[in-house]
Amino acid sequence: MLTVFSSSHRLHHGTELKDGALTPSFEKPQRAETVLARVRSSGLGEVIGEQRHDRACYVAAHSERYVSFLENAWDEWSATGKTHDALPLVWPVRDLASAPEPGFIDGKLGFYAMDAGSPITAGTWEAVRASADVALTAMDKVLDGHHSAFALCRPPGHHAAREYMGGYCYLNNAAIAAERCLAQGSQRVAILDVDFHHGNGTQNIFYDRPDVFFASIHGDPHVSYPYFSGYAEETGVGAGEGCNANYPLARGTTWSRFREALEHALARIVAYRPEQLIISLGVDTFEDDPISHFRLTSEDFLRMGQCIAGAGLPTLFVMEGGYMVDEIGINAVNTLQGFEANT
Ligand code: SP5
Ligand code: ZN
Repeated sequence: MLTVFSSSHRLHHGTELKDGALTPSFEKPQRAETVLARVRSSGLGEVIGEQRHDRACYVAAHSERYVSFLENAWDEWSATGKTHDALPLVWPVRDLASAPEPGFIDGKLGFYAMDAGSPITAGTWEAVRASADVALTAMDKVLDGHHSAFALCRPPGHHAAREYMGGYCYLNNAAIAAERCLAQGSQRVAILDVDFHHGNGTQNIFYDRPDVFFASIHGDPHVSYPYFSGYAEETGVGAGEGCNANYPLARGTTWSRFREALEHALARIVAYRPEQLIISLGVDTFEDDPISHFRLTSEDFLRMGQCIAGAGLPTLFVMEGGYMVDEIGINAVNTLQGFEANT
């Protein structure tokens, strides 16, 4: 399987507000380096760099004003004399949701963010756009006839919605790849999100759309981040009704229960008859993940890849979360090798 990787991810490294304290982010550069090392040592296949894509490819999944915010946020922040990471501290809550975009960076940060876990630093935009370009380059390979490809994205993307960042995510790499398929002539695309956390951003982007089916298997939002979305009752709206499927699972979920949800989601995806399948591949479902609560083993990721291959679809894997850095490479590459073994 072909892998696409960008060394520009190293430009993004920052802090997050966790348990009331500013700490180094769990989403750190070593994650992508560990996955890349495993891709190489396992002999998975060729590794290529990203090709620069037009900004319009990002705006296909996000609003123009949000992409402009991401491009300019660090300059606006540092122009006020600050040198530490930019993080929001005030948000437009329920009754203020229709407030206009503020004219000053402190207000803009809250306006365009869902949490205080997604810092903007001097190198963030360059890393973020390279990550989207990694997904686009890998998607182009699948559209050119490769049966599968691996987009080794960092930062991840699935919490990023049409108009906000969050959960270490800025541009939604999987959503941008799906829009690429549609722009190149596909009628229907499916996205399956197996990261521990609900893919709220991807759901947001396609919620009213019939041309992208979205399924997500994740920790029950009643007790797990992102807390405010991911319930089974969220099935889409308007023309998108029936094109969104959530599988919230209990803390402590092991492979047998995860597998039931996975098979159910894959059956719905096959019935939808998509031309491409995009996997939001988070491996934070691992039993030793420091911020998540499922109990999958490294062998279970091999089984997951085999199940996904059973759909028989051209498939793009997009790297999302996974914070047990020692094992992230093994678990991500196991999924890809399981897929290849069943192809
Ligand atoms: C892409 C991705 O996986 N983003 C995840 C973002 C999660 N951010 C907040 C996590 C808070 C977890 N707190 C649990 C503490 C466990 N001791
Ligand atoms: Zn996650």
